Amino acid sequence: MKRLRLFILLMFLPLMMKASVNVQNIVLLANYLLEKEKHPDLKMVVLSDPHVMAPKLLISDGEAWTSYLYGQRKMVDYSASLFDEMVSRIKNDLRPNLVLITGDLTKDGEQLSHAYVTAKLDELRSEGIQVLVIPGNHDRDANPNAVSYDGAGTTAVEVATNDWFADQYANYGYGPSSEREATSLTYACEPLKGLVVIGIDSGTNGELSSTTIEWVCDKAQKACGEGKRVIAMMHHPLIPHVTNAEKLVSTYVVNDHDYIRQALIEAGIKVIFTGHFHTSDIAKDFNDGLTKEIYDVNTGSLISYPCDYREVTVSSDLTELSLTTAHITSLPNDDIFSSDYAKERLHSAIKQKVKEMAEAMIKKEVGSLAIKLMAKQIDEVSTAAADALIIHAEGNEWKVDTSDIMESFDLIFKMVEGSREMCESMLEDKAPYGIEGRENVTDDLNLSISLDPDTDAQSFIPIETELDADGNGVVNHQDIAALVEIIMNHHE
Ligand SMILES: [Ca+2]
Ligand SMILES: [Ca+2]
Ligand SMILES: [Fe+2]
Repeated sequence: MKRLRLFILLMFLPLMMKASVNVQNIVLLANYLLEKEKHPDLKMVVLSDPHVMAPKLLISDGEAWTSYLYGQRKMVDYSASLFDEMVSRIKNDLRPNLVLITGDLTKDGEQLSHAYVTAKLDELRSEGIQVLVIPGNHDRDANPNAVSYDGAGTTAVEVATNDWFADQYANYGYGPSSEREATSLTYACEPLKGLVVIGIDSGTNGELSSTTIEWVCDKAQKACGEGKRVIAMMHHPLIPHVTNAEKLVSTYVVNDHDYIRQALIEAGIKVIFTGHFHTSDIAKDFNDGLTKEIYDVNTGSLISYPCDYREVTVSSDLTELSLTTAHITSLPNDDIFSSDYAKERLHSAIKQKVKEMAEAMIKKEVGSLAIKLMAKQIDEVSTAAADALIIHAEGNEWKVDTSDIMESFDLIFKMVEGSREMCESMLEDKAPYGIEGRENVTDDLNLSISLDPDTDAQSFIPIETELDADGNGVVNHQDIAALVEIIMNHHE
């Protein structure tokens, strides 16, 4: 019926235009429109870190639950409602072909929370919407926070293991239509004809083994060689989005990121969707020769202000990927939740955390008496930190005048080496990697890139080796990996 209308419209178009129109052009236009109808653009939704906690795990409200929520950036108390709302939007309004979720699906890997997530994803699947997930650092293995809350007490609950996760998400990346890498939950599949998705498992500490990297590169290069488009996803960011982040924020970025970035770019990957840091940012970086680039689209947590997600379009001929960013600002049947409410929750959580950190540092360096004397400065610093994180979470930070904030941080800058550069880089939305021509300033909310396959993609870039005193080859990237120490177990 639609086609008939289109055909009639095109027949009368020259008359309507009252002009002499070349018939050949009309035929071309008709073909184009009919072709477009046959092959519409592909729509995707990308979200991250929904950290769903099954409502059943809150047996009764009380001290245990209140103290868990205190100082949390994540609104875990809203996790099920926000996820429900996201799924409802996907099902009823967005209607994409494919949904990608870049890890930290659950609060702390509880099997009950995973069951809640997959029950919701089943609703999408029954509507013909495909979903692919990867695990994050919170989604499996022992975790002291994997508990149920009952008044003042907590009880440990069953958590997912790798095998359990793969079974649970068999319809969402881990089924027979995917190729699996043997040593991790990494996989490759072709959910839409000609578009290959590689889900990379960066483990609980943001680590990739050389076996996994080699496997990923091999799959990417093969797909490029067949003229297919490749996109990747991984929980931990690939690129340090701000200067010194990899030094000051433990497990912020995947280990050995310089080497992995180089390998993925050379294998033909141009875009990778990531999560973990809970604030959205898009950054790009280059291969060592600065001849090819990769975009790391880092998406914030669905359960932290501004509760954002990405709407992605891939052109019908698969040559272009473009994305915009949207937010959840209200929930049906909830009068309290709003964008301002979420903002206030994030602000007060950050302020509290920084205040505690500053007090602990001052106590250690100067003594506890100084905490009272410096109360005003501590308040100023912690407010400024919360303001800064809000600006960072909203993205495109350079649009806001942050000179007052920078001034308030002076105390911290003096105490923590490298923090000034990190803060400047964050608030100017600029990551100067230290090499001319490699600086990055990328819009955080909108992106448009060419997806044309790399015709000279490498299956696994040769590892640069140098000879040690005994004449044995020394693998550089492993040396680098050894240097990247995880200072403390970061559980964001
Ligand atoms: Ca940014
Ligand atoms: Ca950016
Ligand atoms: Fe997370």
